Amino acid sequence: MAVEHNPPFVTSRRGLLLGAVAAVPALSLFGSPAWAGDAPAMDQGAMGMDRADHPGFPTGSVPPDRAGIDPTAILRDFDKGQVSTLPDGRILREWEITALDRDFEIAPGVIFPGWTYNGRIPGPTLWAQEGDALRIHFTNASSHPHTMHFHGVHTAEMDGTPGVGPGNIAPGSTFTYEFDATPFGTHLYHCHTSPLAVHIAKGLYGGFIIEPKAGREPADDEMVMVMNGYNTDGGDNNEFYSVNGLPFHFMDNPVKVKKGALVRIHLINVLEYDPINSFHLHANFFHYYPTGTMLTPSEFTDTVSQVQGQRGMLELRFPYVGRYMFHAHKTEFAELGWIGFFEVTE
Ligand SMILES: [Cu+2]
Repeated sequence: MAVEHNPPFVTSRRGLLLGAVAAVPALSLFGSPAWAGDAPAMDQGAMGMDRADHPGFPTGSVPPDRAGIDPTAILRDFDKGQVSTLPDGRILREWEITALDRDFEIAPGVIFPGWTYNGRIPGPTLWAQEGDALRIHFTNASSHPHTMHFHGVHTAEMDGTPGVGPGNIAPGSTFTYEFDATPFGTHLYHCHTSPLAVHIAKGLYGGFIIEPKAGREPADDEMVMVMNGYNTDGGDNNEFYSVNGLPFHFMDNPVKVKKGALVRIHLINVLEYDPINSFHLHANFFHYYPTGTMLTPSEFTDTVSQVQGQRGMLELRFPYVGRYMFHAHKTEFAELGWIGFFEVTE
């Protein structure tokens, strides 16, 4: 993918919002009426997108094959690793994870030079069952030192902390992180190399799901949603926000679910530079399991907030067919990409 410079007008998101009316002509590249208020529809034929389905709603996502990110595929992509059985009868799961530098077109014409696990933002969602033995074979094929820091219970050497055990893994080096899957819950992993904010914000994070040994009620549909942001101008805030890596994707490609089905969502916040993120669902409520570490929910609500690294599990059923919006209830984030629809059918 060709590397291009970001459009010069992407300088300050708050400036963009405050100066929305003045900025409308320049913003036509994005095709997003979110910043334009009641401004007339903008031509976006060159972007190959059709906004006719969403009058009054922001949209303008890059098609996944062009962006290099497919949030819909990431939703239900649980990587259970290479499975074998140890002499003591336990399950061993192994993964090959490689740090790679890769460019993504996160918004029309906006190229984000990402740092990735396995070429993805977010990285692969690793799935295990409580008590499994895990080996993560990490290779650093990028241009900077990195680590893999897992949230869970394990020894100091396996924690992916700079200065402890293997510490930073230099470009061209490998290391195998080895620990057991505990405790069960909705977790995450991310790089812990300094400057930490940069290493996370560049894209080095992913979901880490540990299923309880006793199991849960079988879900009809299970998915992961990683909330992130993109700092595209080198400043100290984000210009774009998303779920599963691509702003506005779920406006143009709603999450398809079945009426009455038990839907389980692992929600993970990795957002850098902003102190808090949130998830709000329209016209419905869900049971919330903070960190996914208990078998009973603690809350029945339609909105949850999470700081960075916080995560939880949502369970819900949609009683009616139709299109139901979900978005950050920090609405500024919603209008910069963290917004989408569920499409419920019979
Ligand atoms: Cu890193």
